[in-house]
Amino acid sequence: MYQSISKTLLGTATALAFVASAAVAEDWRAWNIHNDGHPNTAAMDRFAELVAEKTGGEVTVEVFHGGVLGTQPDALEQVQLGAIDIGNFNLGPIGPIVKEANLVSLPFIFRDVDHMFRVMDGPAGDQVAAAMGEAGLLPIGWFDAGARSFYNNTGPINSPDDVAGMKIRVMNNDLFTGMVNAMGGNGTPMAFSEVYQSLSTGVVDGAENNLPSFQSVGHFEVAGYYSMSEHLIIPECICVNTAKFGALSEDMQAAIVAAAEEASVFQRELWAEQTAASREAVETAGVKINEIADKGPFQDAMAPVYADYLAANPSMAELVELAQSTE
Ligand code: GTR
Repeated sequence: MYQSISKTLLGTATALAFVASAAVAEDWRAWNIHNDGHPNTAAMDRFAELVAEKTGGEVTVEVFHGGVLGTQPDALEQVQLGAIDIGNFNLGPIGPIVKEANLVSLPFIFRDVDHMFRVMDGPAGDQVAAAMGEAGLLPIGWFDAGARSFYNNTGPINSPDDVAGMKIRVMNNDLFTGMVNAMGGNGTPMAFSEVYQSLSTGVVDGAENNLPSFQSVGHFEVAGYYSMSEHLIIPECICVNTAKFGALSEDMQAAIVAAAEEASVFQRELWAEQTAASREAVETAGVKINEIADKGPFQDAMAPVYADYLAANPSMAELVELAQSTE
C-alpha cells in the first residue's frame, strides 16, 4: 500500500540544495503539535529513533511535542526558513503557503481515506509534493489524519441548517472559513491550543477535528455532540526544510526517507487503533456521536466554495479534476 516518495521529488530536493554534501553531524529540531498518547507523537518519536539508527548517528532529531515551538502557521514559516528543521504538519495550514496543497483542503474532495491515499500516491500527489518541496517544505512521509467532523455543545448536527448561526473554530485557511460560512455558520480561524478554552467559555460554539485529536486535547469534555460529517480528509506530512535535506549525501537522504516511510507505516497502524479507541473513550465519557444519514446537502452547500475557489485559482482546475477522477 505504502508507496515511496518518488525519485523525481528527491531529485528536486537535491537540485534545490545550495550547499555541497559533507559528512558533518546534523542535529535537527522537530515540531509536533500533539502530546503523549496521540499516535503522531509516538510516530515522531519512532522517526527520531529510526533516523539515528539508519544514519549511524550522523543525523539526530529532537522532537518538541505539544506545539512548544509555536503555532502551526508559525512553525511552517520556521521550517521554510530553516529555523526549525522538520515537523509533522497537517496540510490544511499549508494551503495558504503552497497553492497546490489546497487540493486536499477542498471539502468532500475525497470519497474516503483510501481514496485520499490513492490520489496522494499518484500523479496529483506528486504535483502537490513537488510544489511543497519548492516552497521549502519537502514531504518525506504521509500520515493518516482520518476525517474531520463537527462537534459542538448545543445538539447533533444532521444538516447544514444545523450549522447555521454557529461560530465554529477552523484551522487557518480561507477554504475552511468559506466552508462553514457556506452553511450559514461563522468560520473562525484560531490556534489549536486556544480551542479548549474557547469552547468552554463559549467564545466559539463548536469546532471540527478527527476523533483522536478531539479526545487527546480534551475537547470532548467541553463539546458533548460529535456529528460524523467527515467533510475534510486531509493528510499530514513529515516535512523537512528542503535545502537542509538536499545538502545531505544521497546515502543520508535515503536513510532519512526510509525512516520516514517506516514511521508513516507505524503511524497509520496506530491511527486505525486510536480512532476506534477514541470513539469508545469519548462515548464512555458521555459524548453523543451521531452518524449523518445523508451528506448530500453538505456536499451541495459546497458548490459556491468550489466555484469561488476555482474562479480565484483557475490553474488548480486540472489538479482538482485529476483528484476527482482518480479511482
Ligand atoms: C489535528 C492536526 C493538527 C492540527 C489540529 C488543528 O488533527 O493533527 O496538526 O492541525 O488538528 O485542528 O489545528
